[in-house]
Amino acid sequence: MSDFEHVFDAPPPGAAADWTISQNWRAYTEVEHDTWDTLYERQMKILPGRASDAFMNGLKALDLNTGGIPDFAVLNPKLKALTGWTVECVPGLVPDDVFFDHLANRRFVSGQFIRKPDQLDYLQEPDIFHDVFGHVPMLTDPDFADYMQAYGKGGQRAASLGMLPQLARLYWYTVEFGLMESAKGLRIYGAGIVSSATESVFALEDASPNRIGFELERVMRTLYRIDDFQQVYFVIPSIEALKDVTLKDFGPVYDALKGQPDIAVDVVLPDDRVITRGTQSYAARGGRF
Ligand code: HBI
Ligand code: FE
Repeated sequence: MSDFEHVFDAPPPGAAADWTISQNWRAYTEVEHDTWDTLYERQMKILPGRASDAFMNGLKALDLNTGGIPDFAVLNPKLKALTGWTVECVPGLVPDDVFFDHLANRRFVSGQFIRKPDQLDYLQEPDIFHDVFGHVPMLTDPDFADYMQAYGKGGQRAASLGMLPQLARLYWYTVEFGLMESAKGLRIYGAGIVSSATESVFALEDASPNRIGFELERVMRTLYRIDDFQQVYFVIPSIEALKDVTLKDFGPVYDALKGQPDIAVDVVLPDDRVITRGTQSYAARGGRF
């Protein structure tokens, strides 16, 4: 049993074979709805001018600010009409193969629980705010919707080729912590950043992390930390460019990666396209935020 509260070895009682559970929206308490509103309002003071247009447009299109935790019965028809995606509730982290199968079928899995009022600033497990506020608005962008489905299909294949760690890094440095270039400067599209009040500022404005142009093999070799701000952010030129990368066959990429060493989080390589070079290493920064 992991130290996470919401990790199970098999679908827990009440979950379907694909690990989905009912959202049971009526069971959310006033405190839980208020937590959503508090987090939403806090992010909306920070994200204009920092989050990508795709994210902000998605947030508007899905109208996640009707007061309290969104009811998937109301959200899903809107999302499905836009890009064919739906959000399904799961009890927590699901096994990779289950996760990939849902993505490959345009189903995004979201935690059902929301963090406690005393956990507003950080939690290790994805709760419904991280998943629905952080991830779902980007699924209204057709190119990102295609990317996420391609990722799911790629995941099923990577598992059979023993390349899951490399694929998980791709997810981490794009879907969770990705930045993109725009006419107005760097913008956030990664859910792990956009759902965090502190990292939304750190990722764009702090001098300590490296910001490096996205390159598939480079990203797939780069380690990541799950318990602190990132020490490197990878920057894509556009969502379309990211989608195009994953529409090609990863087989030759995996062959090229064989035998290549992993890259530490705070390293800059000679042929990196450096957008901003960090001012200090992770250790010098004294570790956790
Ligand atoms: N399960 N519910 C849930 N949410 C995730 O984001 C998730 C997961 N299982 C595995 C996983 N992410 C990552 O390992 C992916 O890189 C596969
Ligand atoms: Fe996530």
